[in-house]
Amino acid sequence: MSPHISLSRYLVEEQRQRGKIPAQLRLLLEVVARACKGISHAVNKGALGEVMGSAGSENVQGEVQKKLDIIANEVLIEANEWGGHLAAMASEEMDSIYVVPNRYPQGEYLLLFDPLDGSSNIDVNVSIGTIFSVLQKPEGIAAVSEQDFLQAGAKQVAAGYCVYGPQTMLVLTVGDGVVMFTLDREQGSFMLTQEHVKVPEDTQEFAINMSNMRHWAPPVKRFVDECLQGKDGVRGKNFNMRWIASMVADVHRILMRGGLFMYPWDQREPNKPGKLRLMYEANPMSWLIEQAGGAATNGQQRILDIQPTQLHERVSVILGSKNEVERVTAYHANV
Ligand code: AHM
Ligand code: MG
Repeated sequence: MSPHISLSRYLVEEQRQRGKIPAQLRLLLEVVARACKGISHAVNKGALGEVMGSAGSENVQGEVQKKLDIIANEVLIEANEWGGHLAAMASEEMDSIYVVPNRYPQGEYLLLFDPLDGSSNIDVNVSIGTIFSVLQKPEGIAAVSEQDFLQAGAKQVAAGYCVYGPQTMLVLTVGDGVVMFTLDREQGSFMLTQEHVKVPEDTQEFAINMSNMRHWAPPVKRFVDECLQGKDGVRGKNFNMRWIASMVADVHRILMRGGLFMYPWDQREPNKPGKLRLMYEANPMSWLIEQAGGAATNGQQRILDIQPTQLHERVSVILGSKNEVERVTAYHANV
């Protein structure tokens, strides 16, 4: 692999050679990447940029918004509204969809994002990230509505995330595998640093917030209990555990070396299917994981097959190394 392939060149070559990326989608991905550079810059400045702390407001799901949540949201909206590639956007941090204003041309795509996932980690300088998902605007639509966003994850045409960690990395799929780019700050460009990303089918590492154990459903408890028994238990091997509380960072680790990530339904809020959001978090991450050979379910079905009924809908998430995802899913079937 040449060390000199920028994101722009990669996208142009994908468009030219494989016809995978139409020109509008290429522009969209370049713009999202540019916005992520801006967010990375704000995140890096930290207290020096006066961007830390709470904004004193709540989002539609009743979660306290950090200043950086709002800044990241604005950066993504401003970068994307004028290029002519989008019809509308939806964000975890906005109550309703943002239709591209009339003064700009309307494009063929819909963009969804969690502008800054894992934002409880901002103030403690732990990795956070931006997650995005791209859908096609349904054909023959005059005025875009929320309904047009309610498409199953299998219909995504691009998805990815940018992780703001020790390195800022953009991870992307357009349905042709998973590629990773690292931000070269001197050049101001994302450079291709990994292709053919593959999640191993087996793993000895799992990620779940163990403090919720007493609230879990029996299949999840059974799976984790068996992991904790290690070599002496039914699994016959020891497991390691990681929980960063930033889905982007946890999923990035799984893409790099395998593992199982779970944020399952639990009894704290029994009427909600889970904590994470289907459209902004679960769908893009599930597609990336599947494109890298892993699997993603909600315990009952493939996440990408779920037909959304609401923009801010939540979902139980089990994703990562295929054989472990299949095991947890099978435990759900046995209840
Ligand atoms: P956020 O979008 O409000 O940041 O919430 C999502 C995050 C995920 O990144 C992470 O996996 C999870 O919440 C952590 O939750 P908890 O603090 O309950 O462990
Ligand atoms: Mg989030």
